[in-house]
Amino acid sequence: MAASFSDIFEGARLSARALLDYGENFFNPTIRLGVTGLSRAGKTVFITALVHGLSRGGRFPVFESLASGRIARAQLAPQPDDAVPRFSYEHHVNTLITERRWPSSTVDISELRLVIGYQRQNGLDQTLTLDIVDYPGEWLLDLPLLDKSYEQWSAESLALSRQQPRARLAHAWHDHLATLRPSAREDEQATLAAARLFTDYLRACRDERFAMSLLPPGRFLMPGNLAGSPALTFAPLDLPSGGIPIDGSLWTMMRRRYEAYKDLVVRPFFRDHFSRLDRQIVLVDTLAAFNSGPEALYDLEAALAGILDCYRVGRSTLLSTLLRPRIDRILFAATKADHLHHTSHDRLEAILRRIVERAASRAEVAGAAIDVVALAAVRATREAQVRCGREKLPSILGTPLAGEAANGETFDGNTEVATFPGDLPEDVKELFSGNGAFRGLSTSAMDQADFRFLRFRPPRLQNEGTGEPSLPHIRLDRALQFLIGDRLQ
Ligand SMILES: Nc1nc2c(ncn2[C@@H]2O[C@H](COP(=O)(O)OP(=O)(O)OP(=O)(O)O)[C@@H](O)[C@H]2O)c(=O)[nH]1
Ligand SMILES: [Mg+2]
Repeated sequence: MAASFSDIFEGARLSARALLDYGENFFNPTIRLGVTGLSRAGKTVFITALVHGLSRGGRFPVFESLASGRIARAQLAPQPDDAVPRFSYEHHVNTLITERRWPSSTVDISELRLVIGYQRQNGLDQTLTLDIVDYPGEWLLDLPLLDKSYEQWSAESLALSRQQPRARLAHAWHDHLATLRPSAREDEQATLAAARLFTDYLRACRDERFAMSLLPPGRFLMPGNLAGSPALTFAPLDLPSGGIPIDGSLWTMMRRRYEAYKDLVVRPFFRDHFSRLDRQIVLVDTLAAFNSGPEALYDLEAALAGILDCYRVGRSTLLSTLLRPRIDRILFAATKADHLHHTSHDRLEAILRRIVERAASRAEVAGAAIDVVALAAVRATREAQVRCGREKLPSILGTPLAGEAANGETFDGNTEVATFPGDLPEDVKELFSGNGAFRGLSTSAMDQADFRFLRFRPPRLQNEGTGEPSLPHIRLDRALQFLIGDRLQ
């Protein structure tokens, strides 16, 4: 692909920014850590628990610099980027610990600066600035659009919408699409209707029952201040292959707006945020895909391949030329592992590893170390053995959220119960053996699904000695060791 003038200009701006960041980093070592994941994956809880643990000395045995006592302090510092909202850490901590509620959904990017004072291995005192950036994974899944024409995106979106279970959810949009002629005169009302029906279809795919992951353009489901603008009012068309759009046609109009979306939404995100990250954690709600069914698992894999594509090198695209120097570690984390008994934690990790490996073989990734972990940033459950006849079942104890239901019982949000969450299969291949591999909510009634994970309230913290209570977690320390451990040597 030949670089256009705007690509070259964009490249020059990025290089200037990288130079500035490099200069700053030289005098004041800094890591910009991106925390991303699709809606409800666990980003806000992860950042809150990470900052709480670092600043209050949480129990992190695998995070060597803290466990060995080399970290003297970790303190919040003023948020450095004037145009980015600050991550509401204090508010989220209060919600989690005092009110024992999960934080509300956050739809925009936010950032927090933590300064860590530590002793190096050679005995010298040093500081490391950790800038944590929370941004929606949906924005990341938009990046591949930069390399796609409207015609390519249209064809891919249509092909995907003709597969199950999406096809069932796309009827209304497909019916309307069949009435549109790409060569007809541009028509605002027809375009508005197409965009609305296409967005309804995307929303239905995201529903808990179907839990689809790959749903670009991301802002259609989280429009923010662009709601109703032309840049968000377009949809795929059924286009003749090799055809050429006529001026003033519906096709030209859709194509213009698709390009506007890239200019107004995707490029600024890439330039101002993504291209400046050094490390990245991608949080994945794998259990939500199990709840839904095999199709959701395949869709998740396609979404992760899309995400990995953002880091590819070796192809002559705008993305690859500009990305090479920066992100050098990517961690994929299956969240909410506390919904499972510890006997299944390794299995959850193995499943995510398999999804990431398959996704990586579809994308061309190089130049970044990739790892996988199953974690719970906040552990809401404890473990117990529950006697069932002669058998002892490995169970988890927790307070299900008000309204959660199991075995005909609806919980009130205050009662602690022991549940047997079910085991993940030992042989990962079983889960990937086709669309009938296991039963989920997308095709079965709730009581017939093979997996059904209850949601629990955050834990009640126990005071230990004189110190402040720390938040229990699972493997959060392993994630930290991978993400920043090497920079605290
Ligand atoms: N048990 C448990 N539940 C979690 C954990 N992390 C997240 N959750 C659940 O997942 C939900 C979403 O978590 P958030 O941290 O708000 O997710 P998010 O990715 O920031 O979501 P958006 O802001 O909507 O994009 C929470 O309301 C909890 O129900 C965890 O470590 N353990
Ligand atoms: Mg959030």
